[in-house]
Amino acid sequence: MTLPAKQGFPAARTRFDDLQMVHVKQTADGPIHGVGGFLPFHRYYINLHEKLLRTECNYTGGQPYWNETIDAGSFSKSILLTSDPGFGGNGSGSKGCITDGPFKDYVNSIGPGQTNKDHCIDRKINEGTSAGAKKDNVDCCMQQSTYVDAWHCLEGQIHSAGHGGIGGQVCYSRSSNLRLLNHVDVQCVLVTRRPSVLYAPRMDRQTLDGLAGQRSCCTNLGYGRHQPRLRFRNF
Ligand SMILES: [Cu+2]
Repeated sequence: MTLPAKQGFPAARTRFDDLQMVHVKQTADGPIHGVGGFLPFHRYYINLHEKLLRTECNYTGGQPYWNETIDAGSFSKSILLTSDPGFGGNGSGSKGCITDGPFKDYVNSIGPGQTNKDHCIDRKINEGTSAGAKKDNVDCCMQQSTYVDAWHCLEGQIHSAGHGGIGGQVCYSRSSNLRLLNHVDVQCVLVTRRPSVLYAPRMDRQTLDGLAGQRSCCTNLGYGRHQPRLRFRNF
């Protein structure tokens, strides 16, 4: 997060900003949320992050992720939200800025949303929303028999619970470091439990087109922020 930017994005100062801008621009110019390409795009994106860590930051470990099922309903008590070794705790004050941890003085130049102005890292934990990341819900998503149903469930429920549970820029913005961990969690669920889902968009596009508009049985989980529509883009 201290290496200088080199992609030429106007507001990007650091290499991490470069990475964030890829997501911001894809959100503006090409839909990567609420579409069938949601899972493969974010898988590619996380892979890119890992590659940068290894090739530019001398990182030799594995891609870290947050198993949110452990903390569902109590994100604020998660070790990830501690000041050490975590990412700092909840936000406070009128702007909701975080006040402890390694990023308490971090100035984010990317966002909020499609704007770019210097701002703190803010959070507004919502435990009612974070509870949506519980194991029962993950299990429900994994029981879906089609890619469309699994994707609807994962994006609308598990992914949204991570974003909305932390709140602040992890929720409304397209940039932040905790957001990455949330996405690795969603992908990790896939890799370890349903690897076939990862390849469905390429293998089964016609079937997916035919399934457009079908309702997922997981809609009773109460997610509503994303009303996924079935569209595909080549990335
Ligand atoms: Cu995204």
